[in-house]
Amino acid sequence: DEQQTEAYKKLEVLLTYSRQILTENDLGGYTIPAKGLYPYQWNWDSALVAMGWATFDEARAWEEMTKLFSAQWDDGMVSHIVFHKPSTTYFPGPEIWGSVEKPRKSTGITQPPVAAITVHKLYEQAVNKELALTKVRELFPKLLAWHRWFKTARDPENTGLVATLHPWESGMDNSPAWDEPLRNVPVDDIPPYVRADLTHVNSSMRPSQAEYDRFLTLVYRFRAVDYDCKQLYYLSPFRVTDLCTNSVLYRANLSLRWLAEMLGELDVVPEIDEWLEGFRVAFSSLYDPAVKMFKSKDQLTGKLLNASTSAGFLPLFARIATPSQAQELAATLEQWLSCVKYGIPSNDPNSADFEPLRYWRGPIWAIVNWMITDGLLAYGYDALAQRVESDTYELLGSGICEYYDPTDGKPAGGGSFSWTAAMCLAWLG
Ligand code: 9WN
Repeated sequence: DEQQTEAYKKLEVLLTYSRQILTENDLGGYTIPAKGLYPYQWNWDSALVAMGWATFDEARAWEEMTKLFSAQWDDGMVSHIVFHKPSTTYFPGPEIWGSVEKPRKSTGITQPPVAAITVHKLYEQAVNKELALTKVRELFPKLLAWHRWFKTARDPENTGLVATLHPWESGMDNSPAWDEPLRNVPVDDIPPYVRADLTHVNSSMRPSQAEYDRFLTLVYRFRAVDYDCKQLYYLSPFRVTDLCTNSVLYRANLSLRWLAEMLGELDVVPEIDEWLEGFRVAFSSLYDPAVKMFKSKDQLTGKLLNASTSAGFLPLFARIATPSQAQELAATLEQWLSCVKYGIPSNDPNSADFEPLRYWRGPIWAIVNWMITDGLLAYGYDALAQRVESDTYELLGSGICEYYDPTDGKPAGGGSFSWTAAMCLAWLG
């Protein structure tokens, strides 16, 4: 009927627009997150964006992954940014990450490892299975090397969970969860710098200057040891157990295991099983039953971090929450949703530091909504998943941007944003 035709037309417009955004942000085998604001290839953005490409150009989706891994370090790490081509619109660029004489092609820190999840998904959904198999064969050893790097470089004490050494590695840079640990990071006498982000986005929506001073102090300290991963774990004044990284890595290890079996690489399966078991044992220590939420942890003080953030729901995406934890998380999420017009806010809307327009301290991110919805469905919370999905659809209908205000749905941050477009294609389409 008429209403349905209208709805269908609206969706078609949105999908066409999303494909256009990816095409326009394609700089040749890799997709920048947004023009001006983020002019390079970002790690987890690319993995999520590849899911979007796969809906209309499988070969291009695989290329995104190949390009990301082309910058893999000898020790297995995959950087959080790859600087394929020069740009002047982002700070800190390659000259800060490298040395003045020899700028680096990539940064010395990582990001949540979504890639194996993408490769698994791309393979399963591939129409061109021959190409998919070739690509999986090419990417599998690289994924394995990256996951092994997480284990050795970021869990040298074999706790079962991996460490995150920089807020940028968490992908949720100014999350209120990092307020406490960042307070213990001193500000060194670093060279003066000019932030480029503030020329693109209003400062009220971005991390603070105090945070940037610490972000850069960490970069300079890491650079002083040439990002030697054996030293970084011990010398970093910021070392946390991030819920996002650990949830994504657990889920990525499930995917890696699946890929290993599919390829007949059975000798690595026990190694992956050991990692998975380590996660399961240790993850329960991150649950705070008093507030029915998972919490990140400061590894340097041993304390669970107070903030409740949307990362606390990601153990659902991982499938690592127990059924009773999942039930409590669903109740917490319902309570959050009753406080805002649209879900899911990145920070607890009941908390004093909730800022609906400041980056990871309140706004809604489509990629996080997708991950949590995927988790809710896996645990059988279909109605709640439906609520988040229809909220997301409504938000994206008002513009494909970086994030949204949960109180009124206003689009904010960077415009024509790649991973938001990708979620539209891979999830809502
Ligand atoms: C630093 C690209 C990236 C995302 C992160 C998001 C933001 C960068 C920045 O943009 O971080 O990596 O300069 O703010 O926090 O999740 O990958 O979209």
